[in-house]
Amino acid sequence: MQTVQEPETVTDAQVAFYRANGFVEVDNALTPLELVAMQEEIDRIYRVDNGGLHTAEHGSPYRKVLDQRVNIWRDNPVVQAFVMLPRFAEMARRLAGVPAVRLWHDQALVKQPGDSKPTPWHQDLPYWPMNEPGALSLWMALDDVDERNGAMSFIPGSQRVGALPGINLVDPQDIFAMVPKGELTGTKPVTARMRAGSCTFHNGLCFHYAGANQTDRPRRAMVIIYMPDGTTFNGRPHVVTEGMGLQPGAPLEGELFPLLT
Ligand SMILES: O=C(O)CCC(=O)C(=O)O
Repeated sequence: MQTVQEPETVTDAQVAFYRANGFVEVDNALTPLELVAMQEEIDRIYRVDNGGLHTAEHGSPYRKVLDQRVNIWRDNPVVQAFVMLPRFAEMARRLAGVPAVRLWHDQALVKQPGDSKPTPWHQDLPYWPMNEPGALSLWMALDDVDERNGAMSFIPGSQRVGALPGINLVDPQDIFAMVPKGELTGTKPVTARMRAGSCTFHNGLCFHYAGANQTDRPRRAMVIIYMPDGTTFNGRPHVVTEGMGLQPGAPLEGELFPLLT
């Protein structure tokens, strides 16, 4: 049987692609064993363990967009091992072009079947309480994904538009109407159809979208969000920093935001 070696880091071509387009795909990023371990653990968490911070009540409109659990790594050793994988952090560090990266947070993002809604076009950075840009997400497909079950799509180069207001993910505004005239003219979305165990990285300013899950099975994704070491808090309320007593300007550091490279 032919085996595919999982990549240890990103190639120079992938770095160049990410810098130009704001996203990049990395195929076969997990070994088959790592993939099965994550699939089983996410299923277990959603079925019985109930781990992570739930961002929306059962039955709320947001749950039709995403059934989301945040910071599972803090009390789950299997997810912690995944989140801390040095090869992923090194990929993120190289893509961001910084000396070191920290964990901002992880999240499991499941699009449940049945009356599923799209994840509207948005940027991530406007939701994150960070003064500096540079944070990026690794989005790991735990199922094969395409247009029928919520594959991610990206607008190449849209990270250069800069930070726009955050979109309401349940009742979305049209992000394209906010783009200054002439920018993004002629750019077309790119959809990352991937096999389970492959991932994308996207810049927190890159516009992205995922369609509704029209299948009868959950679409499971696991996300690790990295930020350049030295990123500081801008004071905006956020579920991850709530209760920490951080003052605006304080570095996002310490054991809750561990250094990963
Ligand atoms: O998984 C999705 O549907 C959307 C993911 C997303 O917006 C993100 O990872 O930033």
